[in-house]
Amino acid sequence: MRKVVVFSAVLLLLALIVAGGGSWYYLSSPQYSLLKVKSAVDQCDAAAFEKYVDLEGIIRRAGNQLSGQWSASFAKEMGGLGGIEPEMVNGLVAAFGSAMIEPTVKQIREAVLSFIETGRSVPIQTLPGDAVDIAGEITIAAMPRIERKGKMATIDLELSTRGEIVRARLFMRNLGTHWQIAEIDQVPQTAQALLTAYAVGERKRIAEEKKNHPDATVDLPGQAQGAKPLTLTYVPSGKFMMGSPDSEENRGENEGPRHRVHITQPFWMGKYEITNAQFEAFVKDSNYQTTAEKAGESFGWDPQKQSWGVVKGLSWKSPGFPDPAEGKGLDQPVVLVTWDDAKAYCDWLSQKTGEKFSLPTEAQWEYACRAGSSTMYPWGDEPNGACRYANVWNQENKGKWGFNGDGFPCSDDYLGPAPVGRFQPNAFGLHDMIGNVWEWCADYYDATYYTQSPKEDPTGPPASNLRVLRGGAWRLIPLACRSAHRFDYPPDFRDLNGGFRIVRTP
Ligand SMILES: [Ca+2]
Ligand SMILES: [Ca+2]
Repeated sequence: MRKVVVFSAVLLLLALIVAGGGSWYYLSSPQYSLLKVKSAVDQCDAAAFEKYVDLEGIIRRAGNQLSGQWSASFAKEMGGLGGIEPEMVNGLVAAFGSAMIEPTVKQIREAVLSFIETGRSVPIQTLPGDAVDIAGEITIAAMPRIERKGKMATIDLELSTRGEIVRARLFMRNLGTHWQIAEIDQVPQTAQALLTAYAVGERKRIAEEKKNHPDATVDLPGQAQGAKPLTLTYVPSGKFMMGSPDSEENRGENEGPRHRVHITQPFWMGKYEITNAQFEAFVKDSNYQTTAEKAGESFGWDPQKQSWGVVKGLSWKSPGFPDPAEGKGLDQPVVLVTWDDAKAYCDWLSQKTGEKFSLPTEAQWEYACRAGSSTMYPWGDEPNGACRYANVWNQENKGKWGFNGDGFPCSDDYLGPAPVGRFQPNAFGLHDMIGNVWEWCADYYDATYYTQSPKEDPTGPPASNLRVLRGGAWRLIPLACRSAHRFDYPPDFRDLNGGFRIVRTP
C-alpha cells in the first residue's frame, strides 16, 4: 500500500514539473531547462528527463516534507470525486512518515521513468487510487516570477488542472551545462491544493455538463395515459473507484480489489426503473411473452402455503405479492422480469426509436449509482439516510411477509415496492438506484472479474452462466443495498425484487 501512495504522490509532484503548456524564450536559463524537461516528457525520453530533474533528490525531499500533516477534513472533502480517495490521502501520511521511503526510492524512480517513457503507470501498485490520472491533467498556465541568485534559481508557477489554478514553486540549480530542477517547495500544500483543485474542477465540469443536458423523455407507443414517461438523465463521463475498500463493513470478496475505472463516454440513463406502464407498451406493441409467462411459474409468494417458493401463474402482470394490491400501479417498477426480458425490451426500444438502448454495464451502473460518492451508500455511510433516498427493507418490517431479515433502522413507509421516483435522487439526478427493485446489468457475472478488468469502460467477462444484478431492493437488507454490492443470477431468474433500467448511448 505504501509503495502505491508514494508512487502516486511522486508522479503527482512530477506533474508539477513536467506537464505541458507555457512559452519560454530564454536560452541557457532555468526556463530553457524547463523547456527541455517538457520536451523530454513529450518525446518520452527518460534519459533526457533525468538530466534535467534530480529525480532521486526530489523523491527523498518530498518524502521528508510529506511527513507533515494532512488534515482529516481534506480527506473527507475529497469524497472520491475526481478520483482521489481519503484512504490515499491518509496513506500519504503513513507512507512518508516512515522509513519506507528509503527502500522504495529506487522502485519509485524506475516507475517514474517508465511512466515518462510509456505514458502509463507501471504495475507496482498493489492498491488502486493512484494519482497518475491527475498527473496527466495538470498543465503549467503561467510562470509569473523567476529569481536567480548565483547558482540557484527560484521559479513560481501557476498550474492549471480542470480549469482551476494552483500556485507552485520550484528551486533549480545550475550544473554548468544546464539548470536542473532540484526541489519542489511546500510539497504537501501544493499537492493538497492540486488534489482539491482537481476535485473542484471535476464537480464544476459535471454540473455544467448536466446543466447543458437536461432530462429527455422517450415516447413509447401506446403507453397508458397518465403514466410516468420514460425519462433519461445525462450521466457525464468521469473516473471513479469501483468496488469497496477492504475496510467496508459487510463487503463481499467479489467487490475487490477496489480499482479505478474511467467511464470515457457520457451516456443517458433511465431516471427511474422501468415501470409497469412502460413495460406494457412494449408487450402490447410486440406481443412479447416474458420468461415467466412461457414457463408458467416463478419464484414468489405462495398464498396457500403462506411462504416463498415457486408458484404457478405468476408474471409481471400478476406478480402475486402477499398483499394483492401491491406492485400493480402504472408507475410501479415492473418485476418478475428476467435478464432475457430486459434485453428484449432494450432491443425493442432501439428498434422503435432508431437509438441505441441497452442495459447499463456493471461499471456504468456503479458509476451512476455513486454519482461522485465513495461511501457505502450514495448518501453516505449512515444506514439511517436510506429512508430519504431509497425504498429498502425496514427494521419495522421484520417478520412481515415471512421475512425475518434485519432492515434499515428507519421508516420509508413502503412494505413492498414503491412507485418509481418517490424518493430523493442521487447527485446525478437518478432515482431508486439503491433499493426499490434490483437492476439487471448487461454484464456476465464473474466473482473475480475485478482482478483483471480493464481500466476503461469495462464490459464484464466474456462469458458465464450468470448475469449481474445491482442496487438491492425493497425486500433486501442493508448489506445488499450498498453501492458496491454485486449479485448474480441466471438470465432466466425472476422474482419480486427484480426489475431493470435502461441506458442510451448517445
Ligand atoms: Ca421499504
Ligand atoms: Ca433500484
